[in-house]
Amino acid sequence: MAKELTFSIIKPNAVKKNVMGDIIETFEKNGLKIAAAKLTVISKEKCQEFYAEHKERPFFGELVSFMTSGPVLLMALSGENAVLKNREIMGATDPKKAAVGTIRAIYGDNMGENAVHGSDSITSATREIALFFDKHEICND
Ligand code: 3AN
Repeated sequence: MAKELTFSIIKPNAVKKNVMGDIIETFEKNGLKIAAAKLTVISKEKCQEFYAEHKERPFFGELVSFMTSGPVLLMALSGENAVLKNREIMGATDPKKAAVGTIRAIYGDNMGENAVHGSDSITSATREIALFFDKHEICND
């Protein structure tokens, strides 16, 4: 299986809970490696661009306002089958439906404040990483 990159965000509610370390440890224990990382507050404009595919959804405004409400940790993660592996580690979008032991089951509060984002495909990962990182910032050895 080929090594690939995925894009991850530790969302504002998880940063506030001071559990970035626990979440990163979960990634690392599952074979994902941090290839780039940035702790930052995303601008409203950038966030709207990031979630453009959801702009007609009723929760779009709420989602953008939550995601820009405080610091987030943006990461590119590398590893074998990284996109799918990250989705498994995160668990279902709704923390109430996420499998026991997954990041969203442990740290998620609700559908929006579900602790982490992870790309849903290699195409999305490429787009999302390019939105937040320059090529030279990716340490993918
Ligand atoms: P995932 O992040 O698991 O791929 P999507 O693509 O269905 O889930 O949702 C995109 C984003 O929209 C997620 N970050 C999620 O937190 C948020 N979201 C999805 N459904 C709702 C909802 N009903 N209310 C608030 N936010 C939602």
